Amino acid sequence: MFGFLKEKLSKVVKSISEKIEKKPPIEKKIEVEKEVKKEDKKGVIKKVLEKVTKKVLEKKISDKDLDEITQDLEFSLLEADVAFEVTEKIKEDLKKNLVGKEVKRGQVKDLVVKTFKDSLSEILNVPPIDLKEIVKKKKPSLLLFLGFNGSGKTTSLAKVANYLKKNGFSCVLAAGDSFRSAAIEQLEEHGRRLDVNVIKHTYGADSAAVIFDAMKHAQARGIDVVLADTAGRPHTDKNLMDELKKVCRVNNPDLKILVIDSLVGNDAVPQAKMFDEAVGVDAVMFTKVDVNEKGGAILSVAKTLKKPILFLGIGQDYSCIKTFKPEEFIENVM
Ligand SMILES: Nc1nc2c(ncn2[C@@H]2O[C@H](COP(=O)(O)OP(=O)(O)O)[C@@H](O)[C@H]2O)c(=O)[nH]1
Ligand SMILES: [Mg+2]
Repeated sequence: MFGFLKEKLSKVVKSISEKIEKKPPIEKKIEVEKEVKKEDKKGVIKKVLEKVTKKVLEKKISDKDLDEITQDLEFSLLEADVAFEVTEKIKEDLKKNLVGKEVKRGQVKDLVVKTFKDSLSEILNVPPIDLKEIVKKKKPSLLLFLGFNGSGKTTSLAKVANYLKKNGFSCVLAAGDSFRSAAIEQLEEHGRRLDVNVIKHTYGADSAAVIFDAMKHAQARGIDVVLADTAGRPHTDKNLMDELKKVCRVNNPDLKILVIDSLVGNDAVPQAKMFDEAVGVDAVMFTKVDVNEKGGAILSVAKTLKKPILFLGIGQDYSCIKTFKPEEFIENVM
């Protein structure tokens, strides 16, 4: 997973480390204690410590050096969908950690790798959420799936319903997408396969009302979780965004999950920003990670939204969701 991002990062680390290593080292003298053997009057050999001066070769990195060697970093990472803001942060961290530092020959790469890992870890450092704990708190809980057309909302909703069922929670699905043709049938098919009820109205119905009915149904039957589908919308479509605001106002979801297709690359950030500004995103789910090796969009969205990444979609089957773990992601790409 994320092979492309890994390739780009390792190329950048290698090029920075090599360029620093190539700089002529400064010779520095340091005092060290050395064990020497001495014979005393009786001819007995004794071990004593003496101070000796040792020469070491060090690299001192200047601001100018780093500017020169990070020029291609931006372009390389952009190819892996890493947004400008993320690259800038990585550059700043490199400066903070390397400029003026005296680094021993052969140890530059380790320091560069450590700096990269720390930067990524800081970017991904948002308080995690535990879905099971959230749905345990309120009955019924409402999970709302939102996002761009075709991002994988309906599929992800079905995967999450399957995950919750497997963890002992009862579920009902709300056909909140009454807009796209066949959207209701698609959800009903998932309902049949998962053996979960689907609450629907007709096409063209008010999405907020469908979800409201599903909540009433769940309340009456003691169901734990309502998973509500919504129509896909371009984040730039004002009417559809207003409809989404209404859905939230009427139903007050417990978790608004923004579903992002990882294949959209650099468009992930503007999408995330617009949905967050419109209704406030609580968590993000990235889909189609199985067919996208880039992975940079995850870093870009995490840095922009500072919201937890709940799951990664890694295939078309119900079981193809993976809990996102920042440490695992970093180990994967570094
Ligand atoms: N390979 C892959 N395909 C996915 C994943 N998630 C969704 N899809 C596919 O993406 C397409 C659109 O999904 P859908 O759930 O209908 O998107 P929606 O319009 O946002 O509801 C479908 O063909 C899904 O099978 C994923 O994680 N991996
Ligand atoms: Mg859909």
